[in-house]
Amino acid sequence: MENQTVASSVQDWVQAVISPSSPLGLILAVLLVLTIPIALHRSVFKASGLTVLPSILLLGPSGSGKTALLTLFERGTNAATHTSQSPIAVECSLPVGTTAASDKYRSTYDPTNQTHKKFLLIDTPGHGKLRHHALQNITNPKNLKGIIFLVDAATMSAGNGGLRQTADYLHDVLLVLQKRMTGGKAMKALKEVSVLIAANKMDLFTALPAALVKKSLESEITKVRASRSKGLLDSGIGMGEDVDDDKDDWLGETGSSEFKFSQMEEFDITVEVAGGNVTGGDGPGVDKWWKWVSERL
Ligand SMILES: Nc1nc2c(ncn2[C@@H]2O[C@H](COP(=O)(O)OP(=O)(O)O)[C@@H](O)[C@H]2O)c(=O)[nH]1
Ligand SMILES: [Mg+2]
Repeated sequence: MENQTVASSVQDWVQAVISPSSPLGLILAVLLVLTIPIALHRSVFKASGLTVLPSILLLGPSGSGKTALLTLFERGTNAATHTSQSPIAVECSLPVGTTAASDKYRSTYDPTNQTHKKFLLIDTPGHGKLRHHALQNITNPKNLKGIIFLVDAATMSAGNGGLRQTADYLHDVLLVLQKRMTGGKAMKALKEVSVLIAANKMDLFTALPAALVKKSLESEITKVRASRSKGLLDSGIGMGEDVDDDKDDWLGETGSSEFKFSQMEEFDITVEVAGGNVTGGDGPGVDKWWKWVSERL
């Protein structure tokens, strides 16, 4: 008796759903038609790993403002920075009004343009002992689109050590990138590399203008390069039959007396310098850097 009522009520229900005049059946059908493709699309994309975001790597000496920039790009606001012990990555979106280079030819009405282009920004520790982490990240590119090398333009004036430290680090970064041409397969995956030297803290009156930051870094890298090769000679490494190996550790054009960033173009590395400031009210802000990022995505 009990069973029969249950069975008949189920039958009633099914009939109500299936009958063409029922709104419930219609709603159910519409829901299924709408959700199945979305669910399929999601699972397929997850499985194929197509969702790996383009990434931008942040490098630069300690105190140059990497963590501050990361926070700004992520949230659009300034927040207290935390000391970066290990690389951390955050997901960012291009701000309103910027178009990623890869979306340049899309129609204005293309829905892709309505969602902002996303990318991954990877912070690294600038502290000397932890730098190998940062350099490892360059040689392990997962959809790497560019490198932002942040420098503190206010400590660039000669004499206070900031310039030498920065030039040392930048020299090593560029040398790792240059060596990818002669290196293993993993490195070759990185074909062209774009490096943005972001001259930060332009809000401070002691900051050098971007053009001067570029010049100072070029002449300081010239010195770093010379002293590195002299070090090799002194230790006897570059002597005798291993002269060719020594040449691999020379940054830029072989035999050039002065280092210029343009010498990196031969190795498919473009270097640009642009000024800006993460904090501080007056200053150019980070517009130029956003533009640079949008051109790589
Ligand atoms: N005046 C000024 N200070 C900045 C700017 N950007 C960062 N700073 C400060 O520089 C210090 C170091 O920043 P942080 O992001 O921790 O550097 P990191 O070591 O490269 O991660 C912090 O006190 C920041 O507030 C800027 O554009 N102007
Ligand atoms: Mg930091």
